Amino acid sequence: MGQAPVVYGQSDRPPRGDYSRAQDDYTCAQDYAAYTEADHDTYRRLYARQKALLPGLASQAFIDALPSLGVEDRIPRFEDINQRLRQATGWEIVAVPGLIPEVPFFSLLANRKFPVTDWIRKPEEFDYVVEPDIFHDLFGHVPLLFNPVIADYVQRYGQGGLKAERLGACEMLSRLYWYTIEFGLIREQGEIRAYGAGILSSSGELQHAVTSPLPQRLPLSLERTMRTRYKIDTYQQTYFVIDDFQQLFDMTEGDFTPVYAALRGLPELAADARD
Ligand code: HBI
Ligand code: FE
Repeated sequence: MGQAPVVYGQSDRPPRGDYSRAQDDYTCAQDYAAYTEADHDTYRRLYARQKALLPGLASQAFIDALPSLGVEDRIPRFEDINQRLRQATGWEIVAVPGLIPEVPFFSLLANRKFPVTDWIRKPEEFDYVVEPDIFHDLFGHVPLLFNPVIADYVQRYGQGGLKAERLGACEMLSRLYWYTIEFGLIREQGEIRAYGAGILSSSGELQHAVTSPLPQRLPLSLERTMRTRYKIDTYQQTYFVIDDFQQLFDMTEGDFTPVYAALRGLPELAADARD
């Protein structure tokens, strides 16, 4: 496993995680025996804090799906989650050592396999860790994979990613992922709620994204998201709001080739550019 993972906006720090454990598709076995009591305790405390914050801030679909993760007081076994997830939407989660390169990432998603980092942050990183760890990947992403519409959207993103790779358009497509699956907001009964995993797995950003007067909240537009750069180590300054999950699926119905071509002729927008 020589190739280093590439993520746009990331610094050139070496990736965290032991990639020698991974197979050619970058998946590995969940190293359950490696978790210490302190690791389980970190998960338990993160879960409890985040769960208590959800009412009024998280999408109802997310709140309803959260119990599907199973145990709350220790790190779950992926196989336990998979028994329920396969039945619900045909997705499964697979362990990875950390961030993986784009093509294997897209390939897994296109096959309805969601990569979940198997290590957990250190106690001193309780409030913030730059790279995705098991808490972000499981708590943030996996509940909505039980939702059939999101399940199909994420698969479509993987398929689109493989195509974007061939068109040299990964950066544009990854911004769509960033502003939807990672940092998306949804309007429910007139109120703003979060459905993006990067928001839902962060206690600070959950409150910032939904309630702070500072960030700009725009209606989701394919072109606007794809032009907008993002920052990986600050709260977002721009969020995009959907009206329902079906909108995500419908928006990604067509071929993006002409969209990419049109956007190449336009300047990029900064993460904090105002409309
Ligand atoms: N790898 N494990 C993992 N998790 C991600 O979310 C991830 C990744 N590799 C690439 C990546 N995300 C982004 O660049 C995608 O938007 C393409
Ligand atoms: Fe994520």
